[in-house]
Amino acid sequence: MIRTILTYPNPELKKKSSPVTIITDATRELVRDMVETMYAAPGVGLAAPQIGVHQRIIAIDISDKSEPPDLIIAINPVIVHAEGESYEEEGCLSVPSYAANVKRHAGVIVKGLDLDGSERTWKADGLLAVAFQHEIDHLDGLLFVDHLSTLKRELFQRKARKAAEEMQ
Ligand code: GNR
Ligand code: NI
Repeated sequence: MIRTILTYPNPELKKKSSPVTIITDATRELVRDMVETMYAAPGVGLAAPQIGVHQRIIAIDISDKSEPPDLIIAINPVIVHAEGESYEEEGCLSVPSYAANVKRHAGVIVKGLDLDGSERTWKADGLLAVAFQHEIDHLDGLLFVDHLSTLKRELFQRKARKAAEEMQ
């Protein structure tokens, strides 16, 4: 089932998500919905809190349409090593109609569980490294706009407020 993606400034997006303690049928159903919602959007990643579920689960697929899908499901993901610096343009399904450059680590090693509960390690650079950091931020209640300079963030907030007013 495709779920509704919450958007800024919904306060649910600012809450910290809790670790998954046991993987059940409900977890697998949630992940199915996350993946369907991510592909339908379309997006290269989705975190559970974006659909209002405050559990530490992320889905990522950075493959493009011409390639076979390359889906990563990470439960309770943790960045155990980070190196280098990158500065790439980001967008977010929860922040429509806005993009900005964000400073991130260029490479990360992420540990977590897959849907079978097996421990997994992912080594990522490029867009995949950005996606891991972006999705794990969602689990901690952070959006990419929280990484902008005060000036850029205030310009974003003003634009968002104006767009919301014009919706009325
Ligand atoms: O679809 C998405 N594209 C994207 C592009 C650059 C950096 C991060 C992303 S993640 C985003 C999907 C999303 O909002 N996931 O939380
Ligand atoms: Ni996002």
